[in-house]
Amino acid sequence: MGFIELILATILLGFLISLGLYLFQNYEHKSGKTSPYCKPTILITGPNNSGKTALFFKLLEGPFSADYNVSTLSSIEPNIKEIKLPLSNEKIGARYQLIDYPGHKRYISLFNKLITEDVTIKNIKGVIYMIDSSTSVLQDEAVREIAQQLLRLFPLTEAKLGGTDFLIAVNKQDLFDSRPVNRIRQLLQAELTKLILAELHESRLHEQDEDEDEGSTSLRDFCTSLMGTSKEFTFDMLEGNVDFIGGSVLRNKTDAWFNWIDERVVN
Ligand SMILES: Nc1nc2c(ncn2[C@@H]2O[C@H](COP(=O)(O)OP(=O)(O)O)[C@@H](O)[C@H]2O)c(=O)[nH]1
Ligand SMILES: [Mg+2]
Repeated sequence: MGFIELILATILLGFLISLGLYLFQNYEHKSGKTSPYCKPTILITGPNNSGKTALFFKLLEGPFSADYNVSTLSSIEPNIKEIKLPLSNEKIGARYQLIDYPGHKRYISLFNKLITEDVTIKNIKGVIYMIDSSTSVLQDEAVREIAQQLLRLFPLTEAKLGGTDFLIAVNKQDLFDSRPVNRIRQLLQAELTKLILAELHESRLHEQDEDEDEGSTSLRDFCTSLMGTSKEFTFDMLEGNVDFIGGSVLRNKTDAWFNWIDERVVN
């Protein structure tokens, strides 16, 4: 085969492969196959190292065994497992999906796709947002990041009738320097107020701009309709309930969280 023929053959092959992929993807799309993750879900998320994976395994395996080894748990990979709920009544045994997903910005687009397209928001029966309450960790910067993460989540989770219930699981209350639950709620409300007012201020500045990207437009719409004429954000403004409850995975202070999960299942 001559050089020219070889090039032509390569181009043709490339074209055929692209066409094949295109047809295959379209076929998948049109056949409307639902994702295997599309089922009733309890989602655990929040900053790295807050105790999400520890809670995930505690929920699946019962109380910590003495040889429980946290250092073997990956903090980067999401964990997804089936769980029978409510926890307090094995006989009912409704099948739920428990997801432990790192809240890091780096995974935001994968995370958004998982919860909006695969699981779907209507299937999310509750979000457990886990926080490390120790003062050494929960500095201004950490509070800001948590508020930013919550503000990315709320427009998605509030998009269904009645919103989505959140448990802010204030973990590591066993530590000597842990902040009180109510103080953390105040800090987050203040930080969210700042972020939302800044967003609304931006939107006034850019009112004349025509081509805004969709993401920020929907955040703006969300903030606008959430705040109305109010100058201060409170968690009560959301359709879903937001409960702040302290505890400690390590010290087995998890009963109130487990009750919260069971209430989401019964309702
Ligand atoms: N002191 C204390 N440490 C905890 C508690 N819960 C989890 N940890 C520790 O926090 C670290 C991070 O936990 P991990 O579950 O991996 O956090 P993740 O990154 O949110 O999944 C581990 O060393 C855990 O042992 C708690 O209630 N108190
Ligand atoms: Mg983890």
